[in-house]
Amino acid sequence: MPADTTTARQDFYDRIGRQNMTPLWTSLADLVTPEPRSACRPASWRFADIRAAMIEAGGLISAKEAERRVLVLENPGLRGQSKVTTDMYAGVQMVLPGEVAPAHRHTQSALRFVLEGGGAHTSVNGERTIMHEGDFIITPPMTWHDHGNESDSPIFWLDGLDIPVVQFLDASFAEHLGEDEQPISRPIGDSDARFGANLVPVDYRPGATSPMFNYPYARTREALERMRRADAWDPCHGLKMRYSNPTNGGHAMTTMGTFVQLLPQGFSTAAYRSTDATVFVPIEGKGRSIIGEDFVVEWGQRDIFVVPSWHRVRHEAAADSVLFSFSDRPIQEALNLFREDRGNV
Ligand code: GTQ
Repeated sequence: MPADTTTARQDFYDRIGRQNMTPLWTSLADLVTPEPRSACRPASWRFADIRAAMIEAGGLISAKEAERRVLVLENPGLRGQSKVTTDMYAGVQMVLPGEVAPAHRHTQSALRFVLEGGGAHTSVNGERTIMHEGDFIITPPMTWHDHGNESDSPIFWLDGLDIPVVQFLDASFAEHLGEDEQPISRPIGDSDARFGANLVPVDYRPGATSPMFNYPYARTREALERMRRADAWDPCHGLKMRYSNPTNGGHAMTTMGTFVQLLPQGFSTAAYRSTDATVFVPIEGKGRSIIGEDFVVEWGQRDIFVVPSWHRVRHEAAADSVLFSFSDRPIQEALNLFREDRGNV
């Protein structure tokens, strides 16, 4: 290209730039890419490291002062943005015996996946639930929630929130109740009684999110164990289930999809990729996962790892393993953007 053309173009770009315009042709190839090109990178955290840091944080600040004492898991390709993937947030929260994380509510949806401890509680919309290892608990948008620990050991859980989605949409609203704990208006187990037995109250109309808010691990695990006898292994997923809203069969939440899978000892999955970047947490077992070309995670119980959009992943279970995972799949499905590639299986 002649030097005067280059100069003329640059001069033009500078002039229109002052009027808040910019040429498309210099950035088109980066905007409309033939495949996902994510800044999100494969990443992993050892629970032992997170736990040690959390215990240290516990000596520096109380749950009450922090409001939520959480260490945010930041994707190494997205540092400084509180993102574990391009549009999802993850953190690990700890509540020490006797502490409370005071009641608040916000438009962001939250999920909790209990990593260690038991007997602590979280309250959502006037109902308290006791948290056990492996339980999956949801906090739908604008529901009051507070957490407390009356057990004698610390509790740790993974928080997954759609914070980056709500930020992108400029739709964040939040309120403090001004009390440590919200008033409890319903007995423990009430939502499970109403919605957890293939029954619904006679005039109930399904809403956007699941009215079940605790999906106890004991039941999840039993379901996986019973299905295992049917021997219906999927080459890409082992035995993989999706947490559902029992009143309409959809995802438990509108923005986050949640999954649990059993990989028996010795099982190696076939390469799989999908457009929903996914956060994985093995809650039982050990093994390794190969992400993209060469990122290898050796994982054990409670470790956390990330598979970015459109990166192939293969899992190898060295022992019977159960993996919890979450992603933005409901959003992608709703917008007709979700794609997956199972190779040839
Ligand atoms: O427990 O309400 O990790 O509001 C981030 C924001 C947890 C919570 C997080 C929150 C919470």
